[in-house]
Amino acid sequence: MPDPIAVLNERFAIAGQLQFCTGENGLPKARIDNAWATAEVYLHGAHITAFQPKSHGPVLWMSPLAQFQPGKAIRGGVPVIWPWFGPHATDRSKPQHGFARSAEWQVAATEALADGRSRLQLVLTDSDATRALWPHAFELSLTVTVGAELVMELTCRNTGDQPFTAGGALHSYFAVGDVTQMAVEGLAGREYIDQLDGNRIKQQAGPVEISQEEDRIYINSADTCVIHDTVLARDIQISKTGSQTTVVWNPWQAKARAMADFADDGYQHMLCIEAANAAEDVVRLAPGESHTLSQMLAVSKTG
Ligand code: TA6
Repeated sequence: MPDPIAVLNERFAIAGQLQFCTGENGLPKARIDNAWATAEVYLHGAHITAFQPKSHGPVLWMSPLAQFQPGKAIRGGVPVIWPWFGPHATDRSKPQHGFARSAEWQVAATEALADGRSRLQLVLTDSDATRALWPHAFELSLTVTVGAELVMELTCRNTGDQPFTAGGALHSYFAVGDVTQMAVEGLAGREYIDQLDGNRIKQQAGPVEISQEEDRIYINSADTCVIHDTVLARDIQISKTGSQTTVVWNPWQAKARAMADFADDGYQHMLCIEAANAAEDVVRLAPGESHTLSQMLAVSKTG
C-alpha cells in the first residue's frame, strides 16, 4: 500500500510553498509556507487550523485540547459547517452543524499563483454515509488561497435531480489578546437573533463588546467586520460574500468549562465571527445550481 502522504506530495506538492505531511493523530494535512504567510489545512473536515501572515502573530485560535479524531470536529481554526447550521431542523440525533466538518475530504487541486500566493482546493461528494444523514447528491468544495490575506470559498453544487436547501458557515475562531479588551465594528444597527434569550430579535448598538457568553445570529448582514484588538495592537478585517447572516459567539466561562475540547480559560482569547447561511438565510439550489459562501481575512498592525 503506497504511503498516502507520498502520493499526495507526488500529485499536488508545490516546491518551496506547499507540502503534505502527517498532522495530529496521524491525520494528513497541507502545510503552506510562502512569501506572504504560513497556513495549515487538514483533509479532515477541510479544516484550516492555522493562518499567520509574515510579521504577524497567529490569526486563528486553536484549542490546546482540540481532538483530531475521525468523525469528530476539530475545535478552533475554521470548521466548515454544512449542510445545516446548528442542530438539524427535525432530527436532533443528527450531528450539530452538519457532517462536512467531520468528513474526510479529497485534494482536488493545488496552484502556485503568479503573485506568490498558494491555492488548495479540497472536495467532498455525497456518499452512503452522507445520504443516510441528508438524502441529496452534492459536490462541496473549499478553495483556500493563502497570501497576505486568507481567502476561503465554500462552493456547493446540486448534482442531483431534485432541488435541495442547505445552510452552512465558515465558523472562524479568531485569536484575540483579551476578549474583554477588543471591539467588533461593522454590525452597528443590525438586528440579531439572541440564541441565549429565547431567540428574541434585538438591535446592535455600536461596536460588539464581550463580557459574558454571547451567541448571536445577525440578520440582513452582508457586512465587513473588523476586530479592533487593543492588547495585540492589531485589526482583523473579516469580509464575505454569499452570506446575509453573521454569527458572533463566545462561550464564556461555564460553557468553555463544559466542553472537553475547550480549555477552561480559552474563552478569554478567542471570538468566533462566522460568515453564515443560517436562520432564514439558507440556500435553495435547483439541480445543477451552485452557491459560494466566502470569507476573507486581512490583518493590520495598529500599534
Ligand atoms: O457559533 C455558534 C454556535 O452555533 C454555538 O451555538 C455553539 O454551539 C458553537 O456554534 C459551537 O458549536 P460546536 O458544535 O462546534 O460545539
